[in-house]
Amino acid sequence: MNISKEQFKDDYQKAFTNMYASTLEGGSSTQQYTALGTLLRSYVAEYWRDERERYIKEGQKQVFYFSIEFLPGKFLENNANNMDILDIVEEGCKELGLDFDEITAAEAEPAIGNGGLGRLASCYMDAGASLGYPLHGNGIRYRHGLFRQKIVDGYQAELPDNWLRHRNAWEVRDHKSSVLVRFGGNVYLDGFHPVYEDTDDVVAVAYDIPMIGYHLSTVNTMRLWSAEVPPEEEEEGLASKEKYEAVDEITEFLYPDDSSYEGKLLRLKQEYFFVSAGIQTIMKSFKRYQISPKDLSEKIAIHINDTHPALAIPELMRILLDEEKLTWDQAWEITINTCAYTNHTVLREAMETWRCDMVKKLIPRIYMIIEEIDRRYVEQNKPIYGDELVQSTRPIQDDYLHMAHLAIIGSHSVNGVAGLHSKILSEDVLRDFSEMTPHKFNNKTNGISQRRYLHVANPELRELISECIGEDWLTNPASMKVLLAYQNDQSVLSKLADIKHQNKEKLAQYIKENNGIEVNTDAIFDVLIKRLHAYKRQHLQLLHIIHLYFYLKDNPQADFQPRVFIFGAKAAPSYVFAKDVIKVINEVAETINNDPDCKDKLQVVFIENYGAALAELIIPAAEISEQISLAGKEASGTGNMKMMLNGALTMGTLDGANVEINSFVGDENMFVFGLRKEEVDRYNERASYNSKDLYKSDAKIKRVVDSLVDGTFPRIQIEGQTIYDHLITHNDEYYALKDFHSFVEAQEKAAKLYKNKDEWNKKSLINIANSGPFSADYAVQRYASEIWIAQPKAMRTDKSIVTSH
Ligand code: CR1
Repeated sequence: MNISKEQFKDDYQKAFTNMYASTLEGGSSTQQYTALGTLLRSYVAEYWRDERERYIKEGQKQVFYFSIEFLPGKFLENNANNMDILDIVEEGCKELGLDFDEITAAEAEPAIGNGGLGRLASCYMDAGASLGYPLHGNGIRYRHGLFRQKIVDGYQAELPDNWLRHRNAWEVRDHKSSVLVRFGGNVYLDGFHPVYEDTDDVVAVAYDIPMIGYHLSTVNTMRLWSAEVPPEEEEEGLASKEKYEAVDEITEFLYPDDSSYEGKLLRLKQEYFFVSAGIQTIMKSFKRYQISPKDLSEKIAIHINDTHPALAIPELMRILLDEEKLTWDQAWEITINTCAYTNHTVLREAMETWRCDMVKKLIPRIYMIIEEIDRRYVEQNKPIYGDELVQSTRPIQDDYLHMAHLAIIGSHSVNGVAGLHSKILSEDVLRDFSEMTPHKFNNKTNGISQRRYLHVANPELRELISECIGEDWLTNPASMKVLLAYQNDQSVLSKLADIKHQNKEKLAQYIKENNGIEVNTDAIFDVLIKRLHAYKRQHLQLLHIIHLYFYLKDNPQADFQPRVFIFGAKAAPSYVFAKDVIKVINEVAETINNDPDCKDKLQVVFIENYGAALAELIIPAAEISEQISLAGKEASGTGNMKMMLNGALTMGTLDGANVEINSFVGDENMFVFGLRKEEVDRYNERASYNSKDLYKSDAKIKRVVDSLVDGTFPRIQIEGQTIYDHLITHNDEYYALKDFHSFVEAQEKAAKLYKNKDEWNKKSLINIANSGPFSADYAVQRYASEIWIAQPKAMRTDKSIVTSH
């Protein structure tokens, strides 16, 4: 957008005074941030409104992305960048005597997601808006996001994340879009008409956040729902204290503890709550514009991101049957044509199931519909596919509702998120479904936002790339490939190295301030950042570090390539193994960082409270990107793409999207190690892996594993034992010991290569140049053209909006 710096400064001062009745300079950085965010939102407000109206007027097909998680990261810089005013804002703040870094630091990160799933959803929101697709988010406005992690004595402590304390400058509360969501009570059919008795009603209130596309292509909406007591109940004094508490609870926390029945019930309530609110709203708006429900699938697409929103299927059926009075067959056809489902994990324990009695009690009408879906499914498919296939795929089995089954049966498309993952789905985890309906199954490899992870997070690198190849790559990331022409250009390579070094310095500064550790910025920055999970094998890296420690203790004079191991990870609060790994990492770090033999050679840093915001600091500084899951377990990974984009070399198994990275850069530009998926399968099938035998027969492995329990590292008696038991007593489920030597070898190769700076930098550049295909822009285009059948708007050419300011 076009705005002069002077105008911006003027607007900002006025906006601040309007909000706080005081002067900008005297405000706290939180106030300065809030006023700035509010101002930028006001700049796009009219355009946002116009775009919403235009979508409806032009009858363009709308896509609604239903997700229980979004991880938008901080908004300010990304939005300013997409509005093309980041420079103006930054300079303007400076001229006003403000510290822009402090202002951005004051923005609370909306941690309303957990990991890759939520971050992917947000990358797609960004890409959708940037490309001019009408792609909108539908989720939950959790008042508390994922817990804030504090490390206390090496342990993870979980603190509440009150991200809304200072309100969210980007959101708009739209109470007129509120809808009623019904829970509980009795429902019976009077003919075809459901009669509800004694329901427990909740109002879903919409909070809208603008999703601002690059160069302001369009502004879409991420709608987050908040639960409130119905105003009528409030006014008539009917709501009890318990009712208020129960309603509050629905949108209080992301992933409430679901180990108890009540916890599970609350989770299910959340799922139905945001799904019902979203579907009702979509249907309402179409009624307003007199679009026939029969045309629904031509006008909208509903995307079910993982199984949590799968109740969208029976909810849509409910409205089509009960309110639109369509026949079952009509309604079912429309539902299937409208909905599509993405699976994000092959871990069986992550496949959601709900006890039927719970579903029935909580959402009786929906349960009736699910029973009917199930009954008809069996009736219609048994004669065609036989009993066995039908029994294994039906949604209701043994009194449990299988959400993935419901999602697949009620959708026209089912996709995995990387080539290998999609193959595993159709050949293994969901094989029965893909035998019956092969046409539904497809792959959509994940993508990431190069705008957030390069333009904003690493502006120096963005400049360098543009200096070399011009600006086309900003909107056409595949053309980054042109950079390959510079792989032997010493001046470009040395600039690239300088940029990496500066980013390492920045991270080192953060580590110094937060961990009190001075890291050697000439060392390799070896980064492992992701949720903590046994399959992701943070413990394998831990074993590697212990191995290096022993090497240094045995050979203090050896010529050792210095390395800083950086971890960032949250563990689910009830996941004992994961929490114990964190404790052991911290205690091993403590020993190593204080051992003079390791000084400036081997350092270990656990960065507390890793999340979307910290990722933007860590990723540009990464030199080795650790992607070390057991092959076949990581659906895709997206951190792998982000670090590649920033010039890190991948240390990886052939798992998830690492396989695709490998096919782009080749073995010579990454470090591949470990068992292949087929090998893992073979060991599993034959049950022929015995970790204890391996441990007993391999002195190196034994020494490293024993150190977890023999006092080498103090203060880990219990936690070291947990890992030991996992590896030895419970047969090392994720083959860490089996992959140990191959991993160590690959790491040695990396250390050796790092000594040859030119070669390293060249490989780094090759990685950057090949990262274009992982842009979320392409991923969204593939979803749009192959699943949603949605078109982007015709792009304006003037690329400016006029504001009334
Ligand atoms: C997967 O584990 C993938 C993201 C996004 C995660 C990860 O490999 O990159 O989804 N799955 O597709 C997940 O969070 C609940 O499941």
